[in-house]
Amino acid sequence: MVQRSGFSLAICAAACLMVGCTTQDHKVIRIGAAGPMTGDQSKMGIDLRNAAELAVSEWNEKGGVLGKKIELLAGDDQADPKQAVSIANKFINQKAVAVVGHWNSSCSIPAAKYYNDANMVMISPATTNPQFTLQGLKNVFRVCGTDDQQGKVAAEFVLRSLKPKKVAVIHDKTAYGQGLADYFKKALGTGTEVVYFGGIVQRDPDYKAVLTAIKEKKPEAFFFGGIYPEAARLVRQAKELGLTIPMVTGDGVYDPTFINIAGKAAEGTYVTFGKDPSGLSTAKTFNERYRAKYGEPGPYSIYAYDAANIILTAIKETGTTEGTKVAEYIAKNTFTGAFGDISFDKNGDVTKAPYVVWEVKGGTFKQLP
Ligand code: ABU
Repeated sequence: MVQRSGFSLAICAAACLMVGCTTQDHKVIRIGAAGPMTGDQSKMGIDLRNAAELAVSEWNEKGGVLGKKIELLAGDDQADPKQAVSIANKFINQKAVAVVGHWNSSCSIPAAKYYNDANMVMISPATTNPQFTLQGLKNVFRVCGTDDQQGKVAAEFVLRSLKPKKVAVIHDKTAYGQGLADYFKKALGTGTEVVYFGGIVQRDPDYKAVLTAIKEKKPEAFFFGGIYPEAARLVRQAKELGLTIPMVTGDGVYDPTFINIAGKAAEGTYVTFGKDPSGLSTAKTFNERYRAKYGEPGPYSIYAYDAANIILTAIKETGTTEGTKVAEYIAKNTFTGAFGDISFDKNGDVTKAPYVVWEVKGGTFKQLP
């Protein structure tokens, strides 16, 4: 027994000499948390990182996992695909065994291949472009829904409740925004005329030219595929131009920051997002613990918390950090998260599609029945 441990240590030491690990590498298990932590989408990355950190701290309070402390590494991808790949390489060099992230589809899609090739498990809490899990990468999962699902829910809502003859569709030219706009348009079918379909440039301060072109076509609603900073400018500038039609949009806009920036112009916006989980006792506990440490949880915080707990549970149950084994365990099991039971299909997508429609009313998001 003693001899075998000595032999294992010698092998480990030799392996470390080859790949360059430190003594500290043996004492901790590292998990990455990646998303935009600076820039105009920074709230999303910080919400994600805080939730992963909360999960890690709870595991560490109970002794960690596999007899080791867990260390969380934070990676700011700035919502930039190139930066996301560089964060992936950084985590790989730091010998992280798994990652919670990234947030943006445009970042998660290219980064996934690097994590998978390094035999790390990746679970995104928020990436909704279907392509993310259609790359044939066995270690890649998400705990949110997909844009084909939410595009359909948005289109069905528009047809059922707004009943427009004409709509306009705008997107932010990203994997998420453009993809969602395409799915929305497809799900609308042929009974409603799409009088405008076009992209805007993210972070451009002025969208009045596009909005003026849309106004001339007299649509009764417009759909936006994109994130809350652009959505806030669009609704404000639309109102300034006297374009008072409702905006319908997706989960990238579901954050109080949208309402804070847009002010009254946000009222009457319809947004697809998951159901309100706050009635669940597990979600209540999560919300209390999160609030005590960081303040109000963001919309995707609970998803990131569940993603981190799934990874750590799978490591504990398999007794290894080896990515293929951890991923196999995740693929085959059901996990009781703060958001309820979570299981995955053959692609690594959640088996329950979660979307409902919310409306901005009285300065807050209200879930529609
Ligand atoms: N799902 C909303 C925003 C994140 C993404 O790019 O998918």
